[in-house]
Amino acid sequence: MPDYLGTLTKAVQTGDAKLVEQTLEEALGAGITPKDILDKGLITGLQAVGQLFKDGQAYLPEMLVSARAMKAGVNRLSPLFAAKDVPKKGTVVLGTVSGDLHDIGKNLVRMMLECNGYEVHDLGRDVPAGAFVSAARDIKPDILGMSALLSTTMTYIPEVVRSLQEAGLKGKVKLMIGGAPITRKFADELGVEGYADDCASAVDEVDRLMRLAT
Ligand code: B1M
Repeated sequence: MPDYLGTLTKAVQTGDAKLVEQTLEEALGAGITPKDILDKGLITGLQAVGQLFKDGQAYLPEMLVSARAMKAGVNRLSPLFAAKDVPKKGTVVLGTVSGDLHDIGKNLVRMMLECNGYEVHDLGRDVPAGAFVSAARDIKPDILGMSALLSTTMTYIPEVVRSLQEAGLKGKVKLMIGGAPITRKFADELGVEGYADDCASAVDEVDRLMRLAT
């Protein structure tokens, strides 16, 4: 069998959205699961370009075209993960915090939660504390999730927590955080109940928080 996953990794890395779309169809036709395509093909490609960026061998434009190629793949995969007749388990508000434009991981968390029966209100990226507070007050979600990908923007999470506290909402909604620089220790220190390091464990963590809520 051709190395479809390797080709997908390379295609994301080089930002070739057309090749992503074409290879993805072939991989699905060959019986490779959407989960393997996502984890071992697409995400691996994005991690590779991230490493090159870190090593000074790739620049912002390369990361941008890779992100676009990744999104083309995720758009094609989303319906395949879609939930059928799953009873509604709860409501989640999600957003990437202020100053941070990374949303691929947050979108994957959203997709996995929706597939597993959660209604998700996505506030998007670069979300200020006030918007999280308004959403918590108006939507009254079971869980409010914050994503941060930069070591400079993870420091904004305490500000959101403080704003929720000042609005009298801390404790009324369970909080959850995630993103590459985030750790369970950071969550514990902030008094944030939930943490997950990838989109699959995000579903387990939300399930766990829902059990705590009842
Ligand atoms: Co940027 N970037 N980026 N970037 N970027 C990183 C994050 C970086 C690690 C690259 C590197 O140096 N190796 C680095 C951060 C270093 C740091 O702070 N420690 C970095 C940098 C420096 C920057 C800029 C500052 C570069 C510059 O301008 N000089 C700039 C910042 C812009 C800004 O935000 N203000 C920037 C810009 C960009 C692009 C816009 C070009 C693009 C983002 C496009 C987009 O998202 N729409 C981009 C990209 C693509 C990356 C990398 C290559 C890939 C990120 C990604 O999507 N990963 C990244 C390098 C890397 O990660 N290896 C990098 C795949 C995704 C599936 O993983 O997002 O971790 P992730 O999500 C996972 C988990 O973290 C978890 O589940 C997800 C799915 O499994 N998760 C949650 C995420 N959110 C969660 C929430 C939860 C639970 C789990 O609960 C609520």
